[in-house]
Amino acid sequence: MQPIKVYADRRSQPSRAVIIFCRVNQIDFEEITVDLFKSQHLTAEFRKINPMGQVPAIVDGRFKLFESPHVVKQAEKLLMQSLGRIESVWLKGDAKFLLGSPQPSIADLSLVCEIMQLEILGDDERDRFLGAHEKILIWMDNVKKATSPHFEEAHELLFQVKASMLSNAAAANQTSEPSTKLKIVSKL
Ligand SMILES: N[C@@H](CCC(=O)N[C@@H](CS)C(=O)NCC(=O)O)C(=O)O
Repeated sequence: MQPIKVYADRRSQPSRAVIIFCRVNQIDFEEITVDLFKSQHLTAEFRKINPMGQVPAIVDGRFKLFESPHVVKQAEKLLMQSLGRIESVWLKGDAKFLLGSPQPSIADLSLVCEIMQLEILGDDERDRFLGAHEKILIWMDNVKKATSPHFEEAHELLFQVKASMLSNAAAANQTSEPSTKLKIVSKL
């Protein structure tokens, strides 16, 4: 049997959720990168797979699926609404995973990949959002451990993007530094 094809860009949170899901469940799949930064999702060729022009998309023989599970959207909405609500409702009590499940579900993967997107903002901003949510941090660590090493592997590109954004920001700060110094000197 031919492996399913997963069209994905690892910068995309639902793409990463689908990749981790396939790996954890030992689903044989071929990953085909659709580079969003190169607008490969907008090509006529890719639109034959997903007319919406979005990743992730899955092709299994003649069957095409281009909406990640409904739970992904549900998780996206939850994240937007409130991290506090996740803690009090979804991680009630001593739950190791969402809804008290003894093992991670698609909901855990979807939501953890959404929250991991905060990494892009840099450590300070990420901590500003997550620092007060110890329960969420412990839960994220549980999902990471349960899906290791696939979790780390699927997030490698995200951390590369983060590093490159931080170094760009540092370079921009350095460029603006002389003008700051000039202002201080002129005040003296
Ligand atoms: N509802 C879709 C959303 C997919 C989605 O928004 N993908 C984004 C990347 S995270 C995308 O391909 N954006 C490109 C675009 O919309 O032009 C799903 O869950 O699969």
